[in-house]
Amino acid sequence: MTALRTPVKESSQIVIVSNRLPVHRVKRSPEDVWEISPGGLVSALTPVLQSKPSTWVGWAGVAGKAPAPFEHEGIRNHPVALSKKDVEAFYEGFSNRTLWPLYHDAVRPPEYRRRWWWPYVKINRRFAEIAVEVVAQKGTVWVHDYHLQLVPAMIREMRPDVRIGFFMHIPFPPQELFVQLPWRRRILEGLLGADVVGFQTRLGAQNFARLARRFTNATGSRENLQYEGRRIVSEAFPISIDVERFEKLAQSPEITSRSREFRTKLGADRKIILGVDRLDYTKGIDIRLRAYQELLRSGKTNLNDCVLVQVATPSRQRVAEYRELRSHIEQFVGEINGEFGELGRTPVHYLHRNLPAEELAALYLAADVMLVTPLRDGMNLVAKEYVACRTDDSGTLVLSEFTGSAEELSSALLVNPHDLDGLEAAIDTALHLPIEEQHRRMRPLRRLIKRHDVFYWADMFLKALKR
Ligand code: ADQ
Repeated sequence: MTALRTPVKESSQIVIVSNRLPVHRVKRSPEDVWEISPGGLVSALTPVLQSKPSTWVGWAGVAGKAPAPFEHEGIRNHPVALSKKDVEAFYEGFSNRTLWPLYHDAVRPPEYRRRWWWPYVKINRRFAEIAVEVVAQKGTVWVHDYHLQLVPAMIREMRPDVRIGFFMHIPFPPQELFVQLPWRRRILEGLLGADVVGFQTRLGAQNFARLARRFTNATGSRENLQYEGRRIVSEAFPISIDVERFEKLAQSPEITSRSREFRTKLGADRKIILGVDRLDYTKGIDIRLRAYQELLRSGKTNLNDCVLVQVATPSRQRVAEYRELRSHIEQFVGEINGEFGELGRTPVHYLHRNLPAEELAALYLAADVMLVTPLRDGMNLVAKEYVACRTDDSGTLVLSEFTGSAEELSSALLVNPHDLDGLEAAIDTALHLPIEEQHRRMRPLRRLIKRHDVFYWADMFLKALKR
């Protein structure tokens, strides 16, 4: 926690550029304070950033004038100003209504509006200008995510001495979809400004290299693209979580007792099925509810055998589509509860709120079955968090093939979320999986995430960037 004004000097050897700063403002008396936002990215980068002069460039999350740069727990933060109009066009418009659906297999139709493009260019330039202002000679800038794809080339143009990395947190789409984008060449050229362009999966890296060769002067292979006399590496760096932190949480007496409390409340004799997602149409929450409803209708299971807990984080509430999704999901939950519920026994418990990591860990620990069923997802960290909390190797992860994490977590029960019968059968199987089979599937998952945690991820990326 830091008071709002702490002056910043000195140039930075490493600069992180992302849409949001790693901290958010919290109302306190006598004055507001900054608090770290939870999440793997912040914890993975904190040790690196604290070890040398560094700056994080990002939006503080509130439209209007930007707060002055300040230091928080050894990391300098340089807020970027976004007006209300910038937020509408750059963030809600081009980022979340054009790029987000297009990059997620166009599961919702992307909207191509010319009036959103120029704000996207303008705001990307604003981030780039701050980055070049604060980065030291021959320093490193690491740019994150789809909001800022033009930033690498903009930085290179102003500061060719700097090493530039870019990491895409969401999928990078195949050619047949990406070609729809009216500004496709500009986006590719923007990314090619980096020395290393990282993706969650090999497929993403391949898609990018193919598109770069098709629409720009880039030549060569994926790990060795040649562009304007430079070498660019396009590679997979699957992101992960702070595994040790989740393991410790799951083993702590407070969390284990909280988890037992959940089990008692939900019915000790019932199997607990859990879903935890940001309330987004890519996450397949409705599909999972449908499969559960059909399973109850089939009579293969009933509300005395199991219960579904769905936690949905409020997300992008200013975009109409997200508000509609929320009503749809809430109506659906009501429908299932109306159809199968009995007094004192509910088939679906739905929580629309943010929960502290401790509560999430207790839920992961309580859940016999974890349902992760996105139609498309860059990685999906919830799947990895569940695995991290299952320290006794019990529990079953039902995981969509269309998540980045399915590439690594291959001994989960993999499902195609478009196949309703298949999903229903997988939930049924998961509910009845013998304990030996649960162990057989969970052990390799746990081995993998323990080796490849978020610190490994940051290390691998920064090593690739040094080369
Ligand atoms: P997201 O789409 O946000 O991330 P995900 O990777 O699952 O998806 O991460 C969600 C995070 O939010 C998890 O750490 C989870 O614990 C947390 N969370 C979910 N519900 C919560 C709740 N109710 N309360 C508190 N915390 C909650 C994007 C991409 C992903 C990619 C990540 C990281 O869309 O594909 O995995 O970035 O690169």
